[in-house]
Amino acid sequence: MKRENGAKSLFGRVIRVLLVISVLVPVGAGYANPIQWTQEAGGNGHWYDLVQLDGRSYDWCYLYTLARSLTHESMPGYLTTITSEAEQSWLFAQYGCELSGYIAMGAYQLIGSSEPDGGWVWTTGEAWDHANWDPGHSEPNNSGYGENVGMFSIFGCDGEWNDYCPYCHMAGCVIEYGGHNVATACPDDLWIPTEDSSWGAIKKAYR
Ligand SMILES: [Ca+2]
Ligand SMILES: [Ca+2]
Repeated sequence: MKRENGAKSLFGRVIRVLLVISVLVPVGAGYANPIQWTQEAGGNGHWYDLVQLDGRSYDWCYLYTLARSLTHESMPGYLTTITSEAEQSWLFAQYGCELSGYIAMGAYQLIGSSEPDGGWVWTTGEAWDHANWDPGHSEPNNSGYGENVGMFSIFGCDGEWNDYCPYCHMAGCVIEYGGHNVATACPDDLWIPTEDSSWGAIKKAYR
């Protein structure tokens, strides 16, 4: 009897895990195979995966949580952190123009920072000493009601960066595996613009 209960309990846990995965991973999601930036090639040994989802329906916290829920070679994922020119160049060499399709990265702005370029951090806690904002479009520009998360610029094909609103929807992200184990929940010091009467309309307009 005990064994039967144990089996039922295990079965229940498996079902719950499958349900969580089914909620987190949308049907039709496109996952490439992770690519390693090898140490032989001057890299950090981490793996990267450009994840393109079905449509532009996923805000930054959703993508943060999705990345954290996935693993590669037993390493938990996180939204990519680009901490050197070499890493930027390598990523662009792998994915090129596909980065320009509303793709998130692991950059965000702390609550109450000076706008538009103060208080930017990586979700991993790595030092913020390299950035590749899109100068041709005056990024970061904290457009609209506030743009406090990082994604690749949608203007042109050069892998440059844009600050974007946390609640606006994107089409995917680059997930990185290796070296870091970020918190499972979206950071609570992420600066989400204050909701006001126009917030709903603005959110809708951005979709
Ligand atoms: Ca901002
Ligand atoms: Ca911007």
